[in-house]
Amino acid sequence: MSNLQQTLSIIKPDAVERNLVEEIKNEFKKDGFEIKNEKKIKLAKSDAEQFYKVHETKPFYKDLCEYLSSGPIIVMILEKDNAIAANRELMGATDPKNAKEGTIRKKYGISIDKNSVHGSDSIENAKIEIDFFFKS
Ligand code: IDP
Ligand code: MG
Repeated sequence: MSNLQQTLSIIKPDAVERNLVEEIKNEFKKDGFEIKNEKKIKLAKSDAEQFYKVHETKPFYKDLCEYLSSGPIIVMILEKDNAIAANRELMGATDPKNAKEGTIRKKYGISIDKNSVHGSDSIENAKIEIDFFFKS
């Protein structure tokens, strides 16, 4: 049975800065994702703090929010069958050094903080994150 889903993807500042946007978008397209909406933006630190609120008690929260708001990012709505899990699989582990061969983070990630991409981790968070960036 098909299970069409949408998930929120972000190409993070480290990848935008290295001109990897088209290459990473091609990774999604090759894997069968349709990019339903996309925009290039630069977040204010307060936006990043809101976006990553689930991590506010973590020791890396401050650096994480500073980083996500440090330069332009690409935010995209990706659609395909089981998009949320499929995108997590294509992204690979949070730390690029633990990511499987062929995953985006393995190919392009620099470190656990500069890991090139974000992807929603659940149906609930996909909806919240899509609304965060695309609800008018
Ligand atoms: P995810 O991006 O794979 O879903 P999360 O645990 O949700 O990983 O963490 C959000 C982001 O916070 C990660 O993508 C990574 O950039 C950063 N992060 C996670 N854990 C650490 C850490 O231990 N040190 C520094 N940064 C971290
Ligand atoms: Mg996460």
